[in-house]
Amino acid sequence: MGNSQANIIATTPFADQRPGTSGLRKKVEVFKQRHYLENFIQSIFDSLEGYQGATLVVGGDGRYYNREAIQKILKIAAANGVGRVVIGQSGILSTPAASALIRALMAFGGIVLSASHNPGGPHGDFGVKYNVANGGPAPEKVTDAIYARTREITSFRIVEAQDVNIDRLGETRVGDMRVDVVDSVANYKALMQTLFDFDRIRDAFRSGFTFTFDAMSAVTGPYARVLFEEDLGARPGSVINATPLPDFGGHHPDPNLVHARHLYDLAMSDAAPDLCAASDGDGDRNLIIGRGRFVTPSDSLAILAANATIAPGYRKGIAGIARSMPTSAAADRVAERLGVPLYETPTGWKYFGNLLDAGLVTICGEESAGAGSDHVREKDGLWAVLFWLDILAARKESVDAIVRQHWTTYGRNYYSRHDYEEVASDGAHALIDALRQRLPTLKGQYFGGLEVATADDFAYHDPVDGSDSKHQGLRAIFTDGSRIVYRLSGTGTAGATLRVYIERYEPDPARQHLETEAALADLVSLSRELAAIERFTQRAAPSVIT
Ligand code: VG1
Ligand code: CO
Repeated sequence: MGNSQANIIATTPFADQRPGTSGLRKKVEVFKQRHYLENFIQSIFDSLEGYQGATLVVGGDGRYYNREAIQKILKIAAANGVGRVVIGQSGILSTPAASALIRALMAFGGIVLSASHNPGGPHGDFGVKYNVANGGPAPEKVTDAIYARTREITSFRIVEAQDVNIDRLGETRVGDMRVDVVDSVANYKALMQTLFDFDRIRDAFRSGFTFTFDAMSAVTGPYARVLFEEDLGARPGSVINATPLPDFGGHHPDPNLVHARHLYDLAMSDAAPDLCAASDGDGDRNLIIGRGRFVTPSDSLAILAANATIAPGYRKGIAGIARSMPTSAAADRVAERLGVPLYETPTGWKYFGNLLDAGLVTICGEESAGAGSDHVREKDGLWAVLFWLDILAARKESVDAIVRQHWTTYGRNYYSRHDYEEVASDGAHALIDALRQRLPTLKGQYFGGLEVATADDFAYHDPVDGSDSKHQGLRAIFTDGSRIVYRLSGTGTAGATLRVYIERYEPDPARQHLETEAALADLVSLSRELAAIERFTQRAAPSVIT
């Protein structure tokens, strides 16, 4: 079935439309090629069944090309027989808000336009991700089908119609398809109010709790203004860089210690607020820094899980925790103590969907600054910030005190990620291949004082749908529990990025207050030797350390 006014346009395939860790991400110039976006969107429809007459949610992080892409998607959706598209006003929907809206509307799925933390603008990156009816990123079998279709596509369908005014709230039509432009924030805000004690957080702000949230000129600005300033009563000006800009002001909207350095410096200064926080381009990542204390994402996941019952939404306790394999094992110790299962999945939020749907886990997280729960099927930056605010309001202790107490109870997982960005792709793949070959020989070998307990190429068996995902990262685990993990990024758009994840567990409270760099020094040099990083990448040191 299609649409009476649909034109069928002949096209030829592009060879490079394989979705990565989180959708298809390319330079804007690539997306702007004639038929590039059209091919990919049509390939999504061609890989799905049952969307005719159904509702789709569409929105993005406001980056350059967001508006043009939405107009094209509307016309292609109408031509393919979609019944209704719901768009966030001005094309704005954070990734978690899109997930929440898909669920609230019981929509068929959604198309999220974002390249997340990658830079934007005419020379920056753009991205398209398809989410399924549970609100989460399409699982591998769907993205594989979409990719297969992009290799064979010969035509796409599109209607001729006027552009929709996406700035004006209300209902309109494109061809036979209904289009609703909705408030980007309202549904998400209502969901947050069911999870956290807004009165308690309001009281904290009234009593002088200080807070700075950096929206990084990306999608969360409008959400953060409404939630933190208007509703919860944080001092006006608490939310900075609150206007979404198509080029994010020329910055990487990546809330880490490199790209949000100013926030770290503020948190370490005499003028430090009680809590500094930030989120990324599409609002699914979070950064948490207390006065004088940066919280690693892996620790943050563990601390949220350990304190979950403080928040009304989790008062009854959590069913289980899931973390991506490279994420530190800090959450494992919390799961153990709570007596709930811990699942270790490949990198990327799509692997959490089945566990959440099946009720096996309540809280999930990744070392890359993502945490979330069963309230949506994406990681959720503002959710993590609200969770911290609620815990801080309830415990009336500092971030630093909460972190230290957590380490005393559970031990500390010193943790660092080293990224070798935009290295030559051939060298990066050769490095992984060479190391993979050597894995079977590593067991039992000593490197300095470290003995390799196991070394493998991580594979995941999904306990819910039985699917298998192979080659998800090479890891060497030492007898003292230390780990080094290697994998190639699946979100970059130039060359290859080698990620090296380094971790050491320290149970002794007397040795939990070293600088991370010092605590991991021997493992860091071993990480370079073991994989001969310099030989394969011509890089003696990483470009980003988080
Ligand atoms: C990175 C992170 C991963 C995250 C993904 C999408 O992937 O490591 O944990 O899920 O980005 O996050 P990769 O393949 O580059 O390591 V987001 O906020 O960019 O949607
Ligand atoms: Co993101």
